[in-house]
Amino acid sequence: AFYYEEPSRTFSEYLLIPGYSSAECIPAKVSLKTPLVKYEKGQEPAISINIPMVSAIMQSVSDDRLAIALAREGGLSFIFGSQSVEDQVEMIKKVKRYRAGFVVSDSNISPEMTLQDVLELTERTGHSTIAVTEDGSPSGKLLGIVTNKDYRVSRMDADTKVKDFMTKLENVVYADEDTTLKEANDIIWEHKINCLPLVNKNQELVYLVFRKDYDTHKKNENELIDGSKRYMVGAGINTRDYAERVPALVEAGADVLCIDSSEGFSEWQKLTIDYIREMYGDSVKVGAGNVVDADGFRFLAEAGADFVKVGIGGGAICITREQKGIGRGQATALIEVAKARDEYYQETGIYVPICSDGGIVHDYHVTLALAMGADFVMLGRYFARFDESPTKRVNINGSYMKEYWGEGSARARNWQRYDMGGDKKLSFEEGVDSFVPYAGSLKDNVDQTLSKVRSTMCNCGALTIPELQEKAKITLVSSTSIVEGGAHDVTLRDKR
Ligand code: MZP
Repeated sequence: AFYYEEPSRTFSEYLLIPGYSSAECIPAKVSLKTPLVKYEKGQEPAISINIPMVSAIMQSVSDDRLAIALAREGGLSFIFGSQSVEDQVEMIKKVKRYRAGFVVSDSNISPEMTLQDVLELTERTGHSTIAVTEDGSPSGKLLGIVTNKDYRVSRMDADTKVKDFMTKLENVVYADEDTTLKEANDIIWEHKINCLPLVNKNQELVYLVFRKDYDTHKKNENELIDGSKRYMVGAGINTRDYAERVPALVEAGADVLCIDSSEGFSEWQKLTIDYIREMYGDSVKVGAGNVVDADGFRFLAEAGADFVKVGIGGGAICITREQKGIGRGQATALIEVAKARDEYYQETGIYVPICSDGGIVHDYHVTLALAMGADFVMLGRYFARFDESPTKRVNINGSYMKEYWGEGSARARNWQRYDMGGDKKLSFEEGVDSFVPYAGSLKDNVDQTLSKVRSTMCNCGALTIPELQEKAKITLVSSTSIVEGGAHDVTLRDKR
């Protein structure tokens, strides 16, 4: 056997040492833009993301609703693949129907529906507002909008027909394509509504403009409403049914795929990438993984992966290390793979981004992962805590929690992720079914996490992720100094 000389370590065993920060180095100037897929020296990557965070390929994390919320913040979700091809395709399509800043009204209702139907629809789709058109189709003549807030305020009988309800709605206002975002926002505020339907000259509904989305456009108040973009979304695939799943996902508009496997240093991954290259050349982007050492990285890079995911056994819900005795401390794995990525770049001129997947517990772990060489991080537990994640919020002993279960748990039954070429079944569990503390909206949390990342980057004198990777000074900490890192030798007034 080969023995490593050093133990493998994880994020909490390290800290960053501040470097010189000039007066120019302020959080507002930090760019978190990062490549998602490989590129040749001197070229731009085909896909970049504006924040270095992607959401885990998991049933309890990445559905269409979370994908839209994260894409809005500049990140990207990988819609889970442990569902039927049809259901996954539907989720991808839902994300692609949305436009940055505007929501294509795909869930219109007709006047014949009841308020109960509307409420169910708002809950199912996550839309707080629904447009009512004459015939119920998105392109139909717009009659008005119903928000679930209005519904609750009105406390009307659930069987009330929408057409009767509509007559009671005041302030039904519309914007058209010549309306600027500033004007749209003024109308929204003036009428105290959540959203403004945008109609064309025939009073047909084109988009709904949301107040929250307007905020992301603050920089250019004079921009006209047509300047819209579609959100990006990724999709998980496996090494079994790719010949059926990949074409369907590509057709649905998935921007990038990722082979989802607990252990990716395998011929199965190469065969999957070979299939994609044969069918689509380089036009379909696909990440691979997970690996935890330089050999694994090189194998997948040479197989043609567009990015490589790093991490085995560090996920919050993961019991792979206990069950199978494989894995590696996340920091050590990442540091070794980042070195291999840089060597590969030197040798070939091809930069293959790496993603640190799993085990992010504190916000500063994101900064550490980036400093250690990750181009972006994948998070499961973190996103599962938010309103937008697909799971139920429950009250346990007076505290709100959200459900969070692993893909290797009996509940997810994602045997393909753990497949070693045997029977089509999950022979033993590698993940648990759990709860995580509910934490509110994705936007509020991501804003706060990233403000910490930006601030620490400035402490290290870095305005970009590559600059952080070059300048970061990282130290191991002793177990005694880890104690010193939290509040200590005081009695806290409030429990945190
Ligand atoms: P975390 O952010 O919750 O710590 O980790 C999320 C990651 O754990 C996922 O992206 C995936 O790589 C991994 N995962 C998902 N399910 C399991 C499991 O059931 C698992 N063991 O390890």
